[in-house]
Amino acid sequence: MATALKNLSEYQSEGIRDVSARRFGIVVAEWNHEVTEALFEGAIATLKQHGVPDENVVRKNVPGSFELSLGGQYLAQRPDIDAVICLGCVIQGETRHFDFICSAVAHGITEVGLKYNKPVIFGVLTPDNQQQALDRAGGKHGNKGDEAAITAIKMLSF
Ligand code: DLZ
Repeated sequence: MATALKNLSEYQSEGIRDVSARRFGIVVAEWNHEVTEALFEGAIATLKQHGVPDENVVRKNVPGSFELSLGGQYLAQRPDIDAVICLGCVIQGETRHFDFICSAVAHGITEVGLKYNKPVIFGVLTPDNQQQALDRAGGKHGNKGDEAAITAIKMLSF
């Protein structure tokens, strides 16, 4: 008998443990701040929906997405922080900056998570233009910050 496919919200709520006493670090890149602030708002709203109080969240800014790995490491190494969410937006430009930054931050964030054995979440948009970014930062395609927070919560429920 065919099994009905679950929708995304069913997957999102499945197997989630109580994270209200867990502590989260959020690193926000200042480049494209209109977008990254919206990502932050999405992430914090989702943490609150899951019972995480403000005092259990530490926010730090870094200049650009390239710095997210090191900023994430500063937070991941703290024993009082259980998971780190890295938020950035790298917009495709005419230079090769895009490829270098995206590749560096993806590898860097992966390494930090493995080094500290903690969830370090890649909440970085890589759109072609600002409209695509805004569409994914609280616009018609949802909010990647929300997804990043759910991902952190799910990894803490592992
Ligand atoms: C330099 C640069 C460029 C061109 N574009 C972006 C971007 O779209 N998004 C972003 O987060 N950061 C950008 N940066 C800045 C780099 O991430 C970094 O801060 C600088 O190269 C200094 O290391």
